[in-house]
Amino acid sequence: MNGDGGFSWTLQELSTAKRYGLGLVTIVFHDGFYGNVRRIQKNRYGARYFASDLTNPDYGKLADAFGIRSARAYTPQELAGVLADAVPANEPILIDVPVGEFPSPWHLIHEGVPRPAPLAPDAHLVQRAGV
Ligand SMILES: Cc1ncc(C[n+]2csc(CCOP(=O)(O)OP(=O)(O)O)c2C)c(N)n1
Ligand SMILES: [Mg+2]
Repeated sequence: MNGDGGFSWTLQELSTAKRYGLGLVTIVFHDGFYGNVRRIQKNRYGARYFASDLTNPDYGKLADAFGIRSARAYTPQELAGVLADAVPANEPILIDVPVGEFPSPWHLIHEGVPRPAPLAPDAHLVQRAGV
């Protein structure tokens, strides 16, 4: 399971899955952005977006080029249906899931854990630069 950004860093693994006939089910949540980076740009940097939008491949054609199956699912129900077929098939499949903007997950990940106050943007840059 990956975002469209993360998937593109490792998509060559489709070749490995094909070569060894692995039952690898790959789900790409496809929002067209490095979504978490964009969220930081929106919330901390006044929506000054830079280099967080993606130009993605056509996932059906990409799967085809590797000789593996593909599917698309627009809803959780559709995804459940695709997975019900994909898992027992025991062969590689690339599943494209077009999505909109995701809410931040951090309140779930850090639930109950006290977090330091976020740095002001300038303080963040100064700290990183070591000045
Ligand atoms: C190789 C690499 N480069 C940069 C990062 C920093 N980074 C972490 S998540 C992320 C964006 C992920 O985007 P995507 O996979 O599309 O997930 P989304 O937040 O959109 O759901 C980046 C650039 C990283 N983890 N690994
Ligand atoms: Mg993304």
